[in-house]
Amino acid sequence: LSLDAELKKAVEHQQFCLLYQPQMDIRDQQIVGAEALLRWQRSENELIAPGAFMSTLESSGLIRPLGEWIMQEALRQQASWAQQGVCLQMGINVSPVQLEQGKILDQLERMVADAGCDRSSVCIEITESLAIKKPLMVAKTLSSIREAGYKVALDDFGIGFSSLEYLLRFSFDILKIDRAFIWNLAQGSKEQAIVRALAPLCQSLGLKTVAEGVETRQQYDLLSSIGVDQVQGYMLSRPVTADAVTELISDFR
Ligand code: G
Ligand code: G
Ligand code: MN
Ligand code: NA
Repeated sequence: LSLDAELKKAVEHQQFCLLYQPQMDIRDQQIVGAEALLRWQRSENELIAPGAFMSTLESSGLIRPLGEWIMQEALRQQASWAQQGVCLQMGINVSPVQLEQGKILDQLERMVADAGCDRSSVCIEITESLAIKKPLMVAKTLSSIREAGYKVALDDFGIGFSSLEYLLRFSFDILKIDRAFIWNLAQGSKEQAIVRALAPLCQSLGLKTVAEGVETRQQYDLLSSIGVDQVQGYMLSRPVTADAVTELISDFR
């Protein structure tokens, strides 16, 4: 079976799940959000991360129906946390293929109404590293999503095709600094120079900053002194099940 055909069957048989990676606000030291991360449960003991299959989902168009499921599942989870008194901003990755379609805002609006979520606590993440075929359509869609009250984040900032040009062309609320700039932050003078320059740049542009891939206390302390707003990474937690996030939060309180 080709990967294409295998994924088609996996979508039909709902062999996907979401893990969640928590995000902490540096100032209040509280868990304030979580990013939903797709996994393919290929067999009982095979949980596959999207690097291995996302481009096939996109080229086959399967990301459209699966993307709808991802949004619905993440929003239901967010509503279920809210019912337990756990209010987290939910980060949902979307593919440019979903944005080029022009239907995503209607889908979101329907799902948010069904789940009873608050628009301002839903954050749509788009990855800078992907080539966008219809930039005008994507720009229009992102603006309309923001105008409706959702947040939009630029993911994996700094390693993609257009870096700073993206900040001109599209409008965002949040910039996620790629972990390429974080893993060696404590030792690397270049990494530090870049992150130190990004923080005030983002502040001037009205963007909140999230550092990705934060693994150590030393990195965290540096990011705190630099003025980055939030962190995500193994220091806090790997991507885990929704129940594991609930437990982590109860440990924090
Ligand atoms: O899951 P992992 O931590 O390996 O994530 C790798 C990348 O895969 C993420 O940075 C993100 O860009 C992409 N990704 C993860 N989940 C989703 C998803 O639900 N939809 C889309 N479009 N991309 C995702
Ligand atoms: O959306 P994005 O492509 O940034 O997805 C995050 C990816 O990075 C996921 O594959 C996740 O498993 C991985 N990741 C998350 N936190 C860390 C971390 O602290 N260190 C490393 N090396 N990888 C991380
Ligand atoms: Mn992401
Ligand atoms: Na990322």
